[in-house]
Amino acid sequence: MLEPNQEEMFAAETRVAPELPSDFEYEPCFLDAAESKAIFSGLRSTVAWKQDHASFFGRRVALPRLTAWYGDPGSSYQYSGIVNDPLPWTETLQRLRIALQKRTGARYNSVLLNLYRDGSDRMGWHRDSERELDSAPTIASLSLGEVRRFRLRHRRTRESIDLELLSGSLLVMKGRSQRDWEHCVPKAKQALGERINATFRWVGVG
Ligand SMILES: O=C(O)CCC(=O)C(=O)O
Repeated sequence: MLEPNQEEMFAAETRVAPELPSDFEYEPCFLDAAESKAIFSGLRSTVAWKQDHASFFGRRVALPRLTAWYGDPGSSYQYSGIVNDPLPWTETLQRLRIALQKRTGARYNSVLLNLYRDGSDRMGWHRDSERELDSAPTIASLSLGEVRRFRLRHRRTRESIDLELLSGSLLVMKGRSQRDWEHCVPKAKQALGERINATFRWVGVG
């Protein structure tokens, strides 16, 4: 599962991969191209995608992406006023969870899936700092499908870093990453295809 061929690794290394702050790790070829494609198609067609809404200044607004939440029983997660109760792990998500636990040395009891349908789907600036998460969580973020820009911004200095998240790539955020940095996936100007992002997390079980 985790051994991309040399050619793919070379192609990925030559894409923009800036130096990241110490609590971020980026692995461009966690999955090889064939595997990324197969997992993308499987998740696209089997995940129970839903359209969530958030309240902004009293208005109910559709999130600019589709989402799904899978995990162990009790691993519920709340953000933007939306309560996510977990669906049971699918075989593919369970296999990914095991591979990511092995790779990162952390444990995950749930995964948030985001489907960006085109370039106008996006995620605004935020930190993964909800109360269900540890104060220094390790989050394993797997990208599949269309390449999208991921932006980091330091909360104090406002330093910003852009990263292109390739299909099959893994971004690990740990330690002080959520305390010190915000992140977002901005709207793209050009027409883009679909992308799935899966962030594996450990949330407190209530
Ligand atoms: O789509 C991404 O790469 C980021 C997802 C994200 O920020 C989140 O799930 O909190």
